[in-house]
Amino acid sequence: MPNLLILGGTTEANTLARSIADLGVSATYSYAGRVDTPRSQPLPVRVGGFGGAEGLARYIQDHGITHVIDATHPFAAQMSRNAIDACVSTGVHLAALTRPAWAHQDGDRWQRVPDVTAAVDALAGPTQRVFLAIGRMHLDDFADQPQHRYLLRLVDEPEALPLPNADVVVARGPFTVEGDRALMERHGTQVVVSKNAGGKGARAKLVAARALGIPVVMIDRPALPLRTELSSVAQVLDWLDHSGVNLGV
Ligand code: 3Y8
Ligand code: NAP
Repeated sequence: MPNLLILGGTTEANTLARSIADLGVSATYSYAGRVDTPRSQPLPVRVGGFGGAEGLARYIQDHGITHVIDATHPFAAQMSRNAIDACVSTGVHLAALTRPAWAHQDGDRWQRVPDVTAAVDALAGPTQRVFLAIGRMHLDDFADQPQHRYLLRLVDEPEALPLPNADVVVARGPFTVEGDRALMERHGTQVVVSKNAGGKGARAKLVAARALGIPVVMIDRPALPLRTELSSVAQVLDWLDHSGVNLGV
């Protein structure tokens, strides 16, 4: 009897959850518990860490999980590494549902950097108006560049901020080009800092920056060990079908 675990938190994970629920396949959707009110799902949801790869392996065994689909964000590298280790040790099927990285296009003014630390270093220099659109978890790193006027976009209202000059916008994507362009014009943005998340949910700010001729510090996604990588829900359903799940389609 198939029993899936979807490691979620992205647009693609939500699309997959919808399809799996419609097919009536037994599955659980997992959130890390990063935000106050994560989006509801058409599947049973669990929230919070598993306790490392060992905790995930125990969860897989205790709940009779037969397949894990890692549909987490490309920057959720620790979760993805743990999923690989736990699925090897328990012998259950693992596939990642991921999305291609964004590629530089004509008109883009990107400065690619390998990680958040390099993005902080790239902001050395005189005061600028910086749209820091990378969420909450890495804000502390930018305290090394306090000279800037920051525009922060966060999912939840923050308690304290590590940056002296910051305006906060509380908003959950997916975002629109019109909305991001108006936000950047209103703020007088001179540089955007972005993760190379891929997908559609966070791309709007890049299109707006291109139209406005604003440079972008683009953080490359972390490298991950080899694993089966799929790029659509259809491919996941095909993978499930070929690994013994009767989808009845
Ligand atoms: C908790 C689950 C959907 C899925 C929505 C996608 C799209 C909108 C774009 C900007 C960039 C950012 C951030 C972002 C996007 C989608 C998708 C995506 C970027 C939710 C969600 C959870 C999170 C966690 C959150 C992080 C933060 C990152 C904000 C749900 C809404 C910046 C990544 O405050 C915090 O602690 C936020 C933490 C991890 C990165 C960071 O370092 O702070 N996502 N985002 C998941 C969990 O608990 O397991 O509530 O729906 C999901 C989504 N965020 O269709 O509704 O699929 O990528 N999320 C980035 O890409 O740069 C915003 O502002 O332009
Ligand atoms: P991370 O750094 O790779 O993970 C750190 C720890 O958080 C993991 O080891 C695990 O804890 C727990 N965790 C992460 N994702 C989980 C999930 N889906 N279910 C249960 N536990 C999870 O991950 P992150 O970057 O903090 O991302 C957290 C969540 O936000 C993920 O669902 C991700 O898809 C979503 N998200 C992240 C970003 C981003 O920019 N990072 C953007 C959009 C959405 P244990 O070791 O205790 O098991």
